[in-house]
Amino acid sequence: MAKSGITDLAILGGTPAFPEPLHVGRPNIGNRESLLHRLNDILDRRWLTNHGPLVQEFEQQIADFLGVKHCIAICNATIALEIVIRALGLHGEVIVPSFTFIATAHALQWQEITPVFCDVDPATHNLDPSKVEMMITPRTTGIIGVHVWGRPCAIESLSEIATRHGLVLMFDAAHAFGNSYKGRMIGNFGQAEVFSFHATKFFNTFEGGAVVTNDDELATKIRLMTNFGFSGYDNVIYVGTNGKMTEVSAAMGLTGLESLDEFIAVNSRNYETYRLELQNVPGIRLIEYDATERCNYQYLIIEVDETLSGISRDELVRMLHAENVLARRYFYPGCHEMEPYRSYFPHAGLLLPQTERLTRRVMSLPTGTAVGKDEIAGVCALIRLAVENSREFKSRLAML
Ligand code: T4K
Repeated sequence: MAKSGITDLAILGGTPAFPEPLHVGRPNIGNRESLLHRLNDILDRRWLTNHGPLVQEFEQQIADFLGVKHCIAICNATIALEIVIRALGLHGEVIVPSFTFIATAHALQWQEITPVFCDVDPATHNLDPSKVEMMITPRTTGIIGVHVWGRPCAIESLSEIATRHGLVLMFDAAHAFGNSYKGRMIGNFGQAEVFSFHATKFFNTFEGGAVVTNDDELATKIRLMTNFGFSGYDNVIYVGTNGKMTEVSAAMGLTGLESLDEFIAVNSRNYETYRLELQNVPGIRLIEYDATERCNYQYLIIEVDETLSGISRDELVRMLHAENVLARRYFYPGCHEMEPYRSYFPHAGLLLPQTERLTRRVMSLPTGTAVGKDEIAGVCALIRLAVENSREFKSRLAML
């Protein structure tokens, strides 16, 4: 067994390397005093939801930060996607990646719009524009690009394709809050973009999301749809839903915004620590972010090449779980391999070779303010140990 400093491993019959579980997606919490102060104010005011003062302040701060005209805070990104899709009049078929969280596809299918899964670029993990063009049919009405891991899509190429074919272009920017593309903040592209502020995102409102757009008419429509279609008291002018964000969520958001730079600094530091620790481990490649752009570094993603590491992604995940490192296989399986899409489109995988390859190689490791430098060193030591002793680890795992 190679020297690592870690000897008493669960996988070798000992105790787990980490006594407590080390999670991916541990929420960042801002200043407690500040949050509790806001919560007290909410209770004193007895104004809990329905576009209250904190939601209004939150929307204004987000819009200012991104340099967009309109921000509509929503109860979560999935409902936000559904509302934008409806407000933009999408129907028939819409092109999306399969390499995304299932919410992107479900937001379409929920409205009986067919998600047409398109393959991704193995270098960026985002929609491959050359493949998008091939998926367009007479029924296609739009494209939803997903800025996977916060890395911007090929925005210009997608825009050019959308314009040429008369299609709507919108973005699922669930991962990309605080990131920029060519110096302009994500949120300014396509007809609208949707952020997620779920607890597991580096910036959270417990549950939450937002639609941002520079289109006045669209913003008005989305705002109405988010509140049942009410235009003033007693007057409903659209079919709408209830997508409102609560005051408590906005309080969390406003508090988090005060610590946004700190969250990003920690993520960036963690990323650098992982990069240094993993740089010489065969078959383990940390995805790269463009250092010339603003970046939240919220996802710590590695690709495992078993031909070099000697151990597969799934084996590595099992080993890490045994040692209490709860790494996640984001995104596995691809959306097209989950129901109902697997049954609807049993042969979709034939056109998704890069997606299928990625879903079997990629994994997410713990980062954020809940993870310290020593813990990262420990996680990386485990990965190194597994690769250096891949044969032994493989046979141990087979016996578990
Ligand atoms: N589009 C994209 C591209 C997305 O990635 C997402 C969401 C959406 C749209 C939809 O956004 P929302 O409607 O959720 O706003 C998690 C999140 O629930 C989900 O928001 C996120 N993407 C997805 C990538 O990850 P799960 O199924 O992995 O969640 P879960 O419960 O297994 O938790 C993940 C990890 O976080 C665990 O290790 C536990 C830890 N955790 C979780 C929560 C909720 C905590 O430590 N504390 C917590 O409070 O989906």
